[in-house]
Amino acid sequence: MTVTEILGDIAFQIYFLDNNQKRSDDITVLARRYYESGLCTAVAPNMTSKMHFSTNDTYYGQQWPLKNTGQNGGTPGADIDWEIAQQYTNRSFQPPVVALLDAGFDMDHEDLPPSWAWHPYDAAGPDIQIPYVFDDYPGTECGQYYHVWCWHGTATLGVLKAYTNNGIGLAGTESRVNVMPIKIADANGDFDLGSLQRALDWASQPTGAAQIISMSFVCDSVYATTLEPRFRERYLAGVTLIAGAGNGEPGFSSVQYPASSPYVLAVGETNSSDDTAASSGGPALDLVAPAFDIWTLDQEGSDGLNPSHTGASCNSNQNYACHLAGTSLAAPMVAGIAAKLLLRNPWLLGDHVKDSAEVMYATLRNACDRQHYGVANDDYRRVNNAVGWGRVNADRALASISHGDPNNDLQIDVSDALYLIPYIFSGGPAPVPNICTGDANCDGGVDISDAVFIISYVFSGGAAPCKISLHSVCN
Ligand SMILES: [Ca+2]
Ligand SMILES: [Ca+2]
Ligand SMILES: [Ca+2]
Ligand SMILES: [Ca+2]
Repeated sequence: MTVTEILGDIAFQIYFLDNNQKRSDDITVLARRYYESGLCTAVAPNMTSKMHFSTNDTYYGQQWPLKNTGQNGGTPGADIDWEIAQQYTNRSFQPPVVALLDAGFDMDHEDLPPSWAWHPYDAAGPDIQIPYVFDDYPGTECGQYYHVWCWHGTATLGVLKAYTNNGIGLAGTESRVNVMPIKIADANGDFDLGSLQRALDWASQPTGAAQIISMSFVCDSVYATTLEPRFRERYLAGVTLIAGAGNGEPGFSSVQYPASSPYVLAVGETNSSDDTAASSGGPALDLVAPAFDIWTLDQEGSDGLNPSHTGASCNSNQNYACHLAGTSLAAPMVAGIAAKLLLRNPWLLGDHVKDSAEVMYATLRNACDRQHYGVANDDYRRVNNAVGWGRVNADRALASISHGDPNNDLQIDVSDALYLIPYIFSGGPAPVPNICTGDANCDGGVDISDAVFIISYVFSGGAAPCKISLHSVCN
């Protein structure tokens, strides 16, 4: 194929060699040979690489929330489309900071990246501690005598931050984030208003404040008097606040505080068939995430749930727990998806910071899968009080902020229009990773009008591609 480009009064002949069947080292040699022939001014191989579509983590095959093959009897495909979500290009900025407020954490678990903790903090305070063995991070570490509920923080941490693709254990929903582990509970797993205040203040510190705060606890709603101003202040600062809705125990069937706060995204729980699994519901519920019968990190060795807890003893490796359930595990999964959106586009939240948390919430809600609940995915509305807007989907959320970038290089420019033309007319590669990245004009299809739309945007001040999908091509 030959393309003639006119730049000023200089004409270039650009030749495309179709070398798709060759390995990358072959095309490098070939390019060198063309250059050395003296026939070309420049030769640039168009290098492409195949993404890893799965991981080498030992128990990845068990992680149905990320890729549901029906491995535990559920519905294949009832997952967050994690493998496709991993294929979106990220901007190479400082990863977002996610504050996890939880009981305590096994800080040096084998399946965490080295030096992973960002400004760890013990918000339980010195007054209610008992003696325990300090480890790498005094205060947040479980410690030898300090682990009554430490399994809980270790489990929520694992959902988000398990070290993906390191050859052991599990994959995290987004293991590239900086996690700010904040311990809120004392030795008995109890916490009070003071520890929550200190935790939120720490997560809001001017240097290194968290962009996402994930809360896997419920507390008395009388705390709202004190906590609501703090949530409101964070929300207005553009921070995404996420909390588990509660596990629907008798007397707790409605969404619990802090998930019920108007500033906080309330997350319920689904099983591997996309059915709701005993989580609290009601008008305050925003969405649901897979969190029933799942594998995650456990305190290493004989500490934690495995081997002592029968339900979690399905695995002979005592460093991992399985069959866990609860909205505590749903919240960090949604936090991981929110982090993916910020990794892809740190400016997702736009110039108007005061609306920005709401933009994040709307993006996550609109991208939910709804078909299982009898509502079409492109029917953008809340389904009901049991699932809110539906079950989260990481790929659809990322696709919805990637319209007009079908070549997945983070720029919207003429190369995107040129990418679409062979797809439309001559069977060229489809937009990646999800076809809707090619739907620049958000009319529900990918056709020549999208290439024209991009050219108009790039060269003549035309409208920008939409950010939130409104059409079924993105389903
Ligand atoms: Ca791993
Ligand atoms: Ca253990
Ligand atoms: Ca592009
Ligand atoms: Ca279109």
